[in-house]
Amino acid sequence: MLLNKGYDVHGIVRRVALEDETHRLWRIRKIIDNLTLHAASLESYASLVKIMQKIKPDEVYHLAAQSYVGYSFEDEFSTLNTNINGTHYVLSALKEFEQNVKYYFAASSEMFGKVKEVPQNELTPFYPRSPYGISKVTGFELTRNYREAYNLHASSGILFNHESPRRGFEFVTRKISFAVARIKNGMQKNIKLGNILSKRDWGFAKDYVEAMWLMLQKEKPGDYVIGTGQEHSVEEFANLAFSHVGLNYKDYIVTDKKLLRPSEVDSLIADSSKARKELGWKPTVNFNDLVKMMVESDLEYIKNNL
Ligand code: GDR
Repeated sequence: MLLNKGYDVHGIVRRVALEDETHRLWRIRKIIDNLTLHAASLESYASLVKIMQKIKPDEVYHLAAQSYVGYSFEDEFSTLNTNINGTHYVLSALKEFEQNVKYYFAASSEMFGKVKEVPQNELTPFYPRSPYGISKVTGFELTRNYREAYNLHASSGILFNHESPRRGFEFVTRKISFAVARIKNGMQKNIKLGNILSKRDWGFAKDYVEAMWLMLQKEKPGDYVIGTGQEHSVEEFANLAFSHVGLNYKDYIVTDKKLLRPSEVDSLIADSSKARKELGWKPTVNFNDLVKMMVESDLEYIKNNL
């Protein structure tokens, strides 16, 4: 999106990922020659200061994190360390560099956790239910404090789940769309899932990056909830995905207790009226089309890789 808008785009990548391009950087393969990548890590404050001073960015999009909620229970130490300290380091490095930079922080609907009201807006109290959710609340508060204390143009997008054919295989939507394509081609017999009753507000990632950009074009920074305002269960996602290839999901889903989370977020639904009013943002892809897009893309992927 930024390249299309004529930006000069820089990114930071850990050295380990740079050394394993094919496997680690597949999502940006098509555009990699148009980007400038720098070896740096969220875990190293010094590397971030160095990069900020070298590039002198106009806009910074801080999306990096250990972002898999389920895994954050298994490795809470590294999730909290990387997500909290990493965000602090980025903010502090920006403060050092003292320019008119605009900063975006990827907050999350996981901050609402065991929801205090329905739907959730920017004023809904937080009640995170995982180490990941807790780390995002801290990042959100750090962002707000740097905005208030140092007058930094720092905004947080409280994004609800956003999916696309580039989604990682560990997240439930992609796990299902990929399994559907494999099952249809006789490569897999069933799919193991955890809690299929949990509900999420699922939108299309491409719509959501537009919202991030719009936040940084505003004269004043702020916090914005971004979501579609519609919720669906994991079961509904599976039902639609399997029906799309003419199969009944009930014949293929196996419940695996190991995939249940120690404390679950049962239901999330966004009230993004602030973003709609102040940013002029609205989602363009509905749930049915999103599921269809992901299944179609994985059928194509299987066809090309058989
Ligand atoms: P989430 O996404 O935790 O909402 O966070 P995920 O797709 O992992 O889970 C959604 C819901 O599905 C249930 N579920 C399963 N989840 C996974 N991953 N695998 C399974 O087999 C499975 N079975 C059922 C989960 O319990 C959960 O209720 C995503 C991430 O992208 C975060 O980084 C981001 O902040 C939020 O969305 C907004």
